[in-house]
Amino acid sequence: MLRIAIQKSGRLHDDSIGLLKDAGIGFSNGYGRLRTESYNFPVEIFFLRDDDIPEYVSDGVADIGIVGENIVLEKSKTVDTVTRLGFGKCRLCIAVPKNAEYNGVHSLQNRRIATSYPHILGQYLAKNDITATLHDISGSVEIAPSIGLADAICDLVSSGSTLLMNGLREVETILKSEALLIAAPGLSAEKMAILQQLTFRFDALLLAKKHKYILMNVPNDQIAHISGLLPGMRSPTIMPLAEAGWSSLHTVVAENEFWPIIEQLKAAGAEGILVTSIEKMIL
Ligand code: PRT
Ligand code: ZN
Repeated sequence: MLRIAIQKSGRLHDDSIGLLKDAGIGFSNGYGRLRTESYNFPVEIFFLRDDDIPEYVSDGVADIGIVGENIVLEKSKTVDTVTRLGFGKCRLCIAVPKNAEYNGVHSLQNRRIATSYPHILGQYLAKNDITATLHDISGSVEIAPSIGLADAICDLVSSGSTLLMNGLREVETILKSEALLIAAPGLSAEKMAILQQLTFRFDALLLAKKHKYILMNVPNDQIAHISGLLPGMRSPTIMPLAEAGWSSLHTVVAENEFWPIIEQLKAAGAEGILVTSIEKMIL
């Protein structure tokens, strides 16, 4: 049995539950439950505050966990990163009041900075030879400058609207973060085997998210040329259409590779191009 810690409620909760369910792990997550066992896969799920997850994993109370990289680095516990999960994306930034003078990180010298990330910020300032007074506060960091507590803040940003609403502007990015799958070092062989099964499924889901399945009708005399334009998995599948002289071409491309070649595909005579999502992908 592998014990996995995920966030009880909050920004990572739904995606963590979604990932497990998409990986075929069935469990009931009734409201208010703090732990639950899967009925079809050897895992037990603990629902915890995200801040506690690195410690639970490093102490071996949970074997693995899903938590933001920002929390893993801030807590600085001994855990292994197994996979980057691609959700919960945000950045840890330094922001100052929008009209404040700022000419680079040295502008923070001897300033007061409010943050919930004193460890990561302290390391960043030390690396840049900056001495500043850190105010460690656990929430609503963005109001610290307007109430006179600090000259700058260091906090997570995703859309940037909270900064904007509080009259702040982003001046430095310290960390780009996303949810990580972490594991306790030194798992038993039995637990490692379950973890490998789990990461195999996660990898299939993550890879699928980054790719698209594309289908198009192509004139037969253009098949070789169009196939050459496509960066696909192996080689495209070609099937004859009912109409003579035409074929249907199917392939898989990385999402970011599709738009740059669309004009070339059309110029080569491709028609009826369909792009669909892939649910799971195993190479
Ligand atoms: O109760 P618990 O302690 O478990 O949850 P929490 O309230 O501490 O954390 P939660 O649920 O807010 O965030 C969980 C994780 O989501 C974080 O540790 C990050 O890894 C990730 N994440 C992604 C974010 C954001 N985006 C984010 N935007 N965490 C927080 N924010 C906050 C930020 O602190 C700021 O107040 O959102 C505000 C800014 O958002 P924008 O969109 O206005 O820029
Ligand atoms: Zn938290």
